[in-house]
Amino acid sequence: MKFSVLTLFPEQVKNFLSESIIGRAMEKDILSIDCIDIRDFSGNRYGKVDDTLFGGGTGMLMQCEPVFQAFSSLYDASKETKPHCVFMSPKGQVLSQKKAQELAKYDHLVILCGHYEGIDQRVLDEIVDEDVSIGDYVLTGGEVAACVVIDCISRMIDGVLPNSEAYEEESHMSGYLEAPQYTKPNIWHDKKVPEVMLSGNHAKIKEWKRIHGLYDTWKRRPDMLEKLEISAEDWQKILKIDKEDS
Ligand code: 6GU
Repeated sequence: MKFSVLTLFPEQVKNFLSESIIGRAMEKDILSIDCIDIRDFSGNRYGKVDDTLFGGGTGMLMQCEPVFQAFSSLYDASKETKPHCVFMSPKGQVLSQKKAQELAKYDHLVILCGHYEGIDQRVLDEIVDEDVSIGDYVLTGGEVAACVVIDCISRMIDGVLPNSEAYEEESHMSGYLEAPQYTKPNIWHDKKVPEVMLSGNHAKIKEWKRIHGLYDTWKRRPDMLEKLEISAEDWQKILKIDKEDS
């Protein structure tokens, strides 16, 4: 999968994504992430890409033409269809696992990052397919949000993680949160690893993880549980854990 990030701060995005799992996937050519500096398309000697707002208001707005030229440099309009373009914006649909799965289906995804007060609406209307936010708070720019989106999509691409189970068992993939996990030693600060984990009984372990995942979801994110249909039998098991914990 190919990502193209249009930004005024390409180094910020590049530095974050060149490390660890995403960095390794790029080295293996499973992913390519190009960061394009919008300033290179300013059309003037000073690299100026912003101006004051019409109608008043503080700050500066990114202008249409540099953003349009940067986007147009990514494909040959006479031969190729326009790549899917996401604009990082606090006004967008909030990122979810489901949204990331949808975006993972594109071979080429363009991510546009705004800065200053934002970008002139006219170029957004022309090139952007959808706005995506990463939560109900405001950041200084879209770059950190773009890194979040790319990270979340990338780990679902075949070959990025060692195996697909690695992500399918995680929190949010199934609609509920992941159960607690344990490693050696068996006893630490007088705390024992749950007996079932040491039993070697895979069916029992799987069931323990499922019910404890549901229990944690009920305690921490009841809003997520409302979307699942929990059987009476499962509720009994969840409530039993609650009794044991209290
Ligand atoms: Cl995508 N951009 C900015 N500037 N702030 C945000 C955001 C994006 N998502 C949440 N807050």
